[in-house]
Amino acid sequence: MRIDIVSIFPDYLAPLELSLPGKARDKGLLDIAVHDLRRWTYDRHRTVDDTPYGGGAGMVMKPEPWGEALDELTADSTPTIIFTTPSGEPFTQKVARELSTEQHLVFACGRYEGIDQRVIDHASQWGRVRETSLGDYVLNGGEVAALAVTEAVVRLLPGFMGNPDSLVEESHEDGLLEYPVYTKPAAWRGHEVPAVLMSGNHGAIAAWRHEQRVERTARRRPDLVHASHLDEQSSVRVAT
Ligand code: 6GU
Repeated sequence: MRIDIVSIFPDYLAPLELSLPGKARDKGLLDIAVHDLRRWTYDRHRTVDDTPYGGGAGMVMKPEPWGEALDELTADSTPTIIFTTPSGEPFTQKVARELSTEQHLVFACGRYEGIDQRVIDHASQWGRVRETSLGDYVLNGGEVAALAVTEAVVRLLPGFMGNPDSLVEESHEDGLLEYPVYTKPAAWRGHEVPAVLMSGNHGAIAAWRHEQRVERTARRRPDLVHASHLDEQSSVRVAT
């Protein structure tokens, strides 16, 4: 996979070029490049923003630098272009799985009040377009979102994880949160490890873990609970 990230704060993303990809890069799975949007400005002040037509607070990112950046980064491929914006579709594990099958991702990190809408409207000329949000809160810019999406996607690349089994069981892969985990010692500051985990009864352990997953999900994320998760063995009642 190739990933290009365009930002006015490339230093924010610099660690990506080292640590996380270090592993994926060494394995030949990934090539990441971070680009400063100002490389595609030509005025003395390297201007990337201007005041909004129609008035209002804040500044809008000018279309011209984005146009040149995306012309260059799509010159020899047709990538998926991800505009990070709090107005986007929520980023989920399902989206991460979809993105992990792509050959080339280009992240356009928005700042200020956003990017001139004509860039997004034009972007289907360069590739598939997604507008993606990390969640229902506002960050100063899309850089943290690009970092989060990249990390979620790269760990799904075939061959990246040492033990791919650990991907199957984790939170959000099957719509339930993960069960609680324990390690030695068996008692710590008066807190005991649940006895079932030391029983050696694999059936009982699996049933307990499933019940814990359903109960946790019902309490913390009732929006994720489906009837299919509630079989007889785990008919969980959640106190209200
Ligand atoms: Cl992608 N960008 C910004 N600025 N804020 C956000 C976000 C993105 N996702 C959640 N909040």
